[in-house]
Parts: sequence; C-alpha cells; structure tokens
Amino acid sequence: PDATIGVTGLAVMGSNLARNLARHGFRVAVHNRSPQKTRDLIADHGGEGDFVPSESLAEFVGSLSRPRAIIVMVKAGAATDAVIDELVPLLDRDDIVVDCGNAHYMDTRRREQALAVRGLHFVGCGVSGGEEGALHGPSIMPGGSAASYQKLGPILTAIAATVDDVPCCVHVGPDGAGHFVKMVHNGIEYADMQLIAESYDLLRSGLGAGPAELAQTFTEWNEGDLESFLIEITAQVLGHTDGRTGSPFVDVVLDQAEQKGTGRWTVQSALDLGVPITGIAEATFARSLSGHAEQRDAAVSAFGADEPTGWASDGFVDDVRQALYASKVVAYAQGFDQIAAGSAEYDWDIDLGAMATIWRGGCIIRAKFLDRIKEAYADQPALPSLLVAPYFADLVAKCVPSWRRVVAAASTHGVPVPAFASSLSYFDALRRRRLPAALIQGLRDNFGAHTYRRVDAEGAFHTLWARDRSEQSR
Ligand code: NBP
Repeated sequence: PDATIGVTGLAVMGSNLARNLARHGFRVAVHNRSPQKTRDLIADHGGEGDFVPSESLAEFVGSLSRPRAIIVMVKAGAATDAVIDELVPLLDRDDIVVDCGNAHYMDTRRREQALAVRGLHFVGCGVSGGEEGALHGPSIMPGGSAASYQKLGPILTAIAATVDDVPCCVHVGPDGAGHFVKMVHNGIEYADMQLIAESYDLLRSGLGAGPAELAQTFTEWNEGDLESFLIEITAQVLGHTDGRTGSPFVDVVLDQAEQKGTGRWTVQSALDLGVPITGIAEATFARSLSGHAEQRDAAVSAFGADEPTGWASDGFVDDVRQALYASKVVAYAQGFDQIAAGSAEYDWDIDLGAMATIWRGGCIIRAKFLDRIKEAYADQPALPSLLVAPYFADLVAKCVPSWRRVVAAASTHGVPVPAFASSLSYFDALRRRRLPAALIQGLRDNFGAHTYRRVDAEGAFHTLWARDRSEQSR
C-alpha cells in the first residue's frame, strides 16, 4: 500500500481533483461507488499520472499508505454520511478523512466530533472554482485539526491555484471552519453576481443599450479596480449570441435564478450570529423573487410594466461602475464580519487576511481587490469593518455621490436595485451618529416593558407609560 492520497467519488469534481493530484506527481488511489466511473477515469486519463484504481472500498483503503488521507467528493448531505459510515470501520487511528463536498459547517462539526472519538481526523474542506478549478487549481479552504494539516498541507498547497507564487490554500481553523468560510465565500458570490446583474439592468435601461454593447463596458471595467473573474465572464455571457434564434443569449434565458442553498445557509447563519449581511441576504431574496412567476405576472397585470429606457444622463456608466465598486466593498465587509463572528462563536481563531489570500485565485470570486483586503487586515488585524480600512474608506467616500445618484435614478425610473440600495443604506446606517433604534427601544419599553439604556447613565430603565410616566431603574 503506497498511494499518498485517495479520492472516493469520481463524478466531475472528484475525477478532476484526482487528475490534478496525479498531475502533480502524487500516487492517487481512486474509487467510486459505481465502478464504471473509476474505469472511465483510468481509460480516459490514466496516462496523466500515477493512479491506483479500486472497485471496492476495502481494496481502496488497503492501497493507501498510513496514516491514510482520503478525500471524499460525493453529493453533500446523506451521501457523505453514507460514505463515512462505510469508511470508518476500515480505517486505523490517525487516518484522515477529507470531505471536499459542499457540506454545511454544522454537519462538519458533528462529523468531526464523531470521528475524533475514534481517533480519526475529519477535515471539512471547502473547494471553490468549479470543475475547471478542481482540475487546474482550485481555491482550497481546509478546516480540521492542525495535526491533519501537517500531512495535508503539502498536498493541498501543491494542487491549489497560485497567485504571485502564493498558493490559494491556508489551514482555516478547527472542525467546521473551512466549510464555514466556503459558505460565506458562496454568499459573497451571490452578492457579487446580484450587483453585477443590477448594474447590467440599470445600464440597459438607462442607456437603452443592447447586451453586446454592454459586454464592451464590462470588458473595459475588467481593466480597472473591478478586475475579476465574474466581471470577465459577464462580458462573455452578454456578448454571446444564441445559436438557435440569433438573439442575444441573455434574452432567451428564462429570468428565474436558481440556487443550491449555500446563499440560504449563509443568511441563516448570519441571523443566528446577529451579523447584518444585508447585501448577501438581498441577493438571496432577489433569486427567490425571480422564481415567483405567478406573483410577477399578477403584479404586471395589476400595475403595468412601464419600462422607460434611455433616461440616463451624462456620466451614468461611470456612476454605475462606482456604485458597483462601493456595494461590492459592502458585501465583502459584511462577509468578513460574518467570518469574524463565526470564528469568535466557535473558537476558530481565523486569520481574516489569510482568507483574502485564499480567494485571490482559483475561486469564483477571485478579484484584484482581494489583495487590498489582505493588506487591510495585515495593517490592522482587529479592523472593525473593512469599510473603514484607509484604502477602502478613501475609495468608498469617493464613490458615494455616484452611489446616491444611481440608487436615486433607479428608484425614479422603476429599476429594481435591492443590493445597491440596501448596501447604500447599510453604509448610511453605519455612519449615522444617532439611529432611530432609540425610538424602537422606546416602543419596546412602552408595549412590553422591555427596558432601555440611557446615553447619560448606566443600567436599565423603564418608564411607567400607563401611569405617571416616571422612570424606574431596573
Ligand atoms: P455530485 O454532487 O453530482 O455527486 C455525485 C457523486 O456522489 C458520485 O460519485 C456518486 O456515486 C456519489 N454518491 C452519491 Br450521489 N450517493 C452516494 C452514496 N450513497 N455512496 C457513495 N457515493 C455516492 O458530484 P459533483 O458535482 O462532482 O460534486 C461533488 C461535491 O463537490 C458535491 O458535494 C458538490 O457540492 C461539491 N462541489 C461542486 C462544485 C461544482 O462546481 N460542481 C464546486 C465545489 C464543490 P455514483 O457514481 O455511484 O452515483
């Protein structure tokens, strides 16, 4: 038994990850529940490296050197539990099971505890970058014990994407930390995509421009501060013509966005942790709204769909670019707040700047400005918000007039911009000296005697609203 690492689950992600490992010189044991996928991998790509195929799980485990490191790349959820249950009786103390699927971090915490009791390491490992990333270099977010990373680190960093020779892989923290960070990454991806979609909608409406023309705008934006994978592929998608009809591709796609659930998980977790990730939440709800076809039809019937175009004034394109940039900073600031809150809640001790390093390459949200995030946390590890890091504060302040003009114009002309508008409101709420939360506290005390704190005295107070309105100290 001399394979360095094993991969079980050879659908698109698993087989590409196995090929990536083999191409980097590792001897890779491979296995899949239905043996045909294993045979196909060897037949099609066996020459790319050193594979050790097995058709039974016992044979697969037996082909690995100890302590064994086994990547599980199956459908997240029940399939992962089924594979773990089958694997565990075959393993020995100190073996490492690495779940690279998109698991919920609470499942990962549960699995880690169950395996730790048996002397096994369980590593929940986020992998981003889709099939191409898995093959050519993904962004990798491993959790689990520090001991497991001693063995895994050199393997994972070898196959990860690199930017400036720095691998996009860092040990995130114990148990569910890796999957938590992957979840927030996906949440940020939702926000990023929604903001891009709103920008497109605004430009199309405001300028009366077609998708091909706007593809050009996104290509230009990709040469500046907004340079990122998502902006690059936006230009690709907008520039694409449908082969069947000759229409712009984006006009023949049904306008109902789907989701696999990681955006929802991010929002659910943020609610539990008390972190206002408004941009990600709006993006998730915007996808849901798009799917409510009956309600949308009914609203069009009730209110009409008057959609004026060509209303933009001079400088609108650059205003949208700046609004996009500022809103994007808000989305990342909120995502990093959530990681900080998760890290505090579960004692993960996550290095926030390092997370920006992991996401610089390989993953869907890879972007030039992640370098700036890394620098911001390097300068000030306890940054209260990414928004106030000097570089971003300066940039966002410059964007504010454009941001307001864009949200105002959208509102005037009836273009929905939930993510732009909520990001601007978030920014305004953060920077407002006094919030109307004081009134909410007053109302809560009035109807429910929930008490309030005062700006000029310590302790909790209650006003006797139904009596003489004198104040009691509680
Ligand atoms: P799928 O999510 O489609 O899963 C298919 C694999 O799961 C097959 O190997 C299948 O084996 C195996 N499997 C199932 Br289903 N039930 C099983 C069971 N009870 N026991 C053993 N094996 C079982 O594959 P994928 O799209 O390659 O994704 C794999 C993981 O990677 C998922 O968790 C996904 O969320 C995650 N991920 C995907 C992407 C992406 O871009 N697609 C990106 C990042 C992460 P079979 O061949 O015998 O049916």
